[in-house]
Formats: sequence, structure tokens, C-alpha cells
Amino acid sequence: MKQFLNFINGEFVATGKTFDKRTPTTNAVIGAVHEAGRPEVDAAVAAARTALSGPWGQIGVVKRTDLLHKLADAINARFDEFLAAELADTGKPHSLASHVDIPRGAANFKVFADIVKNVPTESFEMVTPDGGKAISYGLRTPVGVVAVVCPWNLPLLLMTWKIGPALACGNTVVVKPSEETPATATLLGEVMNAVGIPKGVYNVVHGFGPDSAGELLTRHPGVNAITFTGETRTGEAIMAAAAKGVRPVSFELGGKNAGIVFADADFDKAVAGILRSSFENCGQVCLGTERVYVQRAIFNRFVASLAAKAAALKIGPPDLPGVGLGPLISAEHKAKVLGYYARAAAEGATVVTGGGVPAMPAELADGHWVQPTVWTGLPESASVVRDEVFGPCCHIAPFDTEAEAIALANATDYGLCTTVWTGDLGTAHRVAAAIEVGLCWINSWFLRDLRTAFGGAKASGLGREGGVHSLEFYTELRNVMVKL
Ligand code: NAD
Ligand code: 6OD
Repeated sequence: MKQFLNFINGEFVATGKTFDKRTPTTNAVIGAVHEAGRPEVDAAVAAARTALSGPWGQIGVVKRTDLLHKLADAINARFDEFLAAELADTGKPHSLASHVDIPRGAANFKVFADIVKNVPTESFEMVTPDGGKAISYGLRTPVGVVAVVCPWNLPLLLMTWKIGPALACGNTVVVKPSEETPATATLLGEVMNAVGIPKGVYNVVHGFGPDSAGELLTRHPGVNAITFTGETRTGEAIMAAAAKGVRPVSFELGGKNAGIVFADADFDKAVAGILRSSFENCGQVCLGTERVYVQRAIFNRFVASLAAKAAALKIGPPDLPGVGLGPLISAEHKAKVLGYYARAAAEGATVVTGGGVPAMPAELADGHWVQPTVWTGLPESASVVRDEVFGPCCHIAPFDTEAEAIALANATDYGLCTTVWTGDLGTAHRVAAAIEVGLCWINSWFLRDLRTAFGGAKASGLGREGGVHSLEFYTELRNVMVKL
């Protein structure tokens, strides 16, 4: 049985308390995760603090970023191991993890290493009151020990999206992976040692949130800043923990994202785009589209086409040829999603396709499968139109005017992203300006350039990461004023 150990000060650490890791395709136990308690969290934070003023703090930006390039190359060299670990943990399609999750796991280190090496700092000259001169300049220093609390939907991608910039800026990290997906964070410890990242720079503590490693870490006084990706409610709890000591937080939280399809859009591309944004990763993407608004002239045709394509998605395990939909992450999450499916039906939805559990072969019968589901006919107040389901489903409603589409899309507490489909540039830019989100995709979805700002508005997050925006969080900007 695989043992998922904590990684503290460059060493793998077992604890006396373990919990099962199950694979979502069969629900079989595939490993034991060693839960960190207070002693392990204390040791991880202490190791990170020592490393901060030790070799990691001394080597300088060129050597540091060279090491991060080596780290990325080493991830790529062990690509198949990372891929296998991610597939076993999540059950997502091989094609998705091999094209998105693992390549981004390496790219996140290279991109931020290059950005940090090349970013200019500000400097100003001034005339002083006595007629002399002064110059001032900005000096960026690491913020310190960063706690990185991660979700399960894109484990390696989202973890490295945080530790890439954190380490590039000279910080050290203690990572708390999701209890559902311990594998790639653990494997990364081996790679850190192999490329010579100093001990204590990267630490991993396994466990749950409340009363476990997550809470112990985020409440730890030795942590200087907390970056978190996950549910909005969890963000609220972590924000309360961060208040002690007034420690900065960066939050990427939940969403209830709208897709807006105008009648002048390229129909086939719009259907394909919404199919992807609603069903990729079995709907377990914070950027996913669970509310679709379609202009009335093409509404019926769009619903029929999207539903047909959703129903045709091949459901199965990662290596099934042509698979389009994997399982949900856990039995608990399956129960939550099916609860929403039942509520939608009870609230009067027209279930255009799906709404239940697919028939699966006997060997997969205990996996966390649900059908891709399309609803119409619900009021905007219905549960599945308001709440983030985080499953393979969407509700489609018609609209008549641009103003109506914008009002519908904005009528939510969340504000992560939107995807707009139109053939008219003017429409595209007007909607992008009016929509209350951090990210707006036009005729596309999840198109990423890591130099750009990423984050959510309203209840979908706090702060922006990506490109130089990450530096705002992972460094302190000190102003030095020199009287000449
Ligand atoms: P979650 O909030 O349940 O858990 C995320 C992490 O927080 C886990 O590691 C968990 O153990 C930990 N945690 C839970 N309670 C804690 C506490 N009180 N203190 C400290 N740590 C705690 O989220 P999830 O179910 O893993 O992920 C799904 C959610 O994440 C969805 O809401 C999704 O929208 C969101 N998400 C957002 C983004 C984004 O970029 N905005 C990206 C991915 C996922
Ligand atoms: O692409 C990224 O950098 C990113 N943070 C994606 C988030 C996806 C949410 O599920």
C-alpha cells in the first residue's frame, strides 16, 4: 500500500495517524495518508523559517531561478510518474492531465523564475526642500514563510501556480494539499531533493482543514502569509485565522460563472466552447460555466445541440479511449452533486439530458460517476442557478437584449469569470466592461497566459496573482530614500 508521507526539512516523515486515500474510479483504497499534527506543522514551519535566512536567502536571484528551471525540467523528466499519480488521485481523463495539469506543473516554475529575474523596480529623483537632491528606489524582499492551502480539482497545477512565484521571490513554503489528492505534492518532495533545492524550502503537511493540518498551519504564528484556493466558506475561516497577526491572504475561491451566447456567434464554436467550460474535468473547475444565457433566436437549437453533445460524452476511467468525462472526486462530493440534481427536478427543471447516475461496468460500479446534465426552465432563484454545484451540469436560460444578459450574469454573489460568444467586437468589449468578474473570455475559455492577472471579484476571491501581480503578494516592497 502506497504511503503518502509529510515532507519536512527535506525528509519524508511518517506519523502515527493515517487516513485512506481512495481512487475515484472504483472507490478502492490506494494509499495511506500520514496526517500531520501540531508537532509536524511546527517542524515544517520551523524548517521553512530556518531555510529563509539560510542558503535559500543567500543564493541570489540568478542561482535561485536557475534551480527552479532545473526543477521544472526534472518534473518533465518524471512526467509519466506525475501523470500516473494525478490520474490515480483524481480519475480525470489522461488526455486532460497530460495536456493541462502536468505541463502546467512544470511551466509554473519556469514562467515565474523568468518574470522575477526580469522585473524592473521603480526609482525616482527629487529636489529636496533645501534645494539638494534625493533619489528613492524600491527594494523587493520575500514576504517570508508562505502557507499554501490547496484544493483537489487541479492538484499539481494549482499548487505550483502558488509555489512557483513564492519560491522565485525567495520565500519558503509549507503546503497543505487537499486530503483528497496527496500524491503529486508528495512526489514533488523527491524532485526538490534531487535537483538540490535546499532543505526546508518546500515542506508538505498532509491532513484535513478544521482541527487538522489546514487549521494548524493557517493559525501558526510562524506563517507570514497565506495563499489559498478553495471554497468561499473555507476562505472566510482562513481569513479569520489570518486576522491574528494581520497576515496577508491571497484567495482564489468559488464561482457561479455565466456563459453568454449571442445569436451572431459562430454557433458550432459556441456549442463546443460551452461544452468544454461546463463539462471539462467533470465540471470540477472553478472557472466552469454552470449558468448559460443564450439569445432567444438560437435558444432551442443551442439547447438541443449542447444537450446532444453532453449526452454523447464518453464516461469512464482515465485511459478509456475517447473518454470525455471522468468521475467526481469523492463519494461525499457525488452525494452533494446528486442532491442538487434532485433539487433541480423538485424545483421544476426540464431535465434536457442526464440528471442521474450512468450505468457502469461492474468493476467501476463503486466509482463516483454522475451523468452530464443540462437543465432549462428554472427561475433564477432556483438552487442550481444560485449555488456552485461543482459538477458536470448547467442550466440554460434565454435572453433578448445585451443589457438583460449582463444583468442576469451579474446577479450573483460570485464574480470569478465569464465566457462570451459573439461575432460582434463591439458587443464583446461592452460586455467585458460591464461584467463583474476578474476574468472575461471572449470566444474562448480557460485560455491562459501566465503573465496576466488572475483572480476573482466579489465572493470569488481576494487579490490577483499571475505575472508581476504575483510579486505584490509574495514580496514586501520597501522604499529606500537617499538624500544625496
Ligand atoms: P475546500 O475549501 O473544501 O478545501 C480546500 C483546502 O482547504 C483543502 O486543502 C482543505 O483541507 C483546506 N481547508 C478546509 N477547511 C479549512 C480550514 N478551516 N482551515 C484551513 N484549511 C482548510 O475546497 P475544495 O473542495 O478542495 O475545492 C473546490 C472549491 O475550490 C470550489 O469552491 C472551487 O470553486 C474552488 N476553487 C477555486 C479556484 C479559483 O481559482 N478561484 C480554483 C480551484 C478551486
Ligand atoms: O490556470 C490557472 O492558473 C488557475 N489558477 C486555474 C484555476 C482553475 C480552477 O479550477
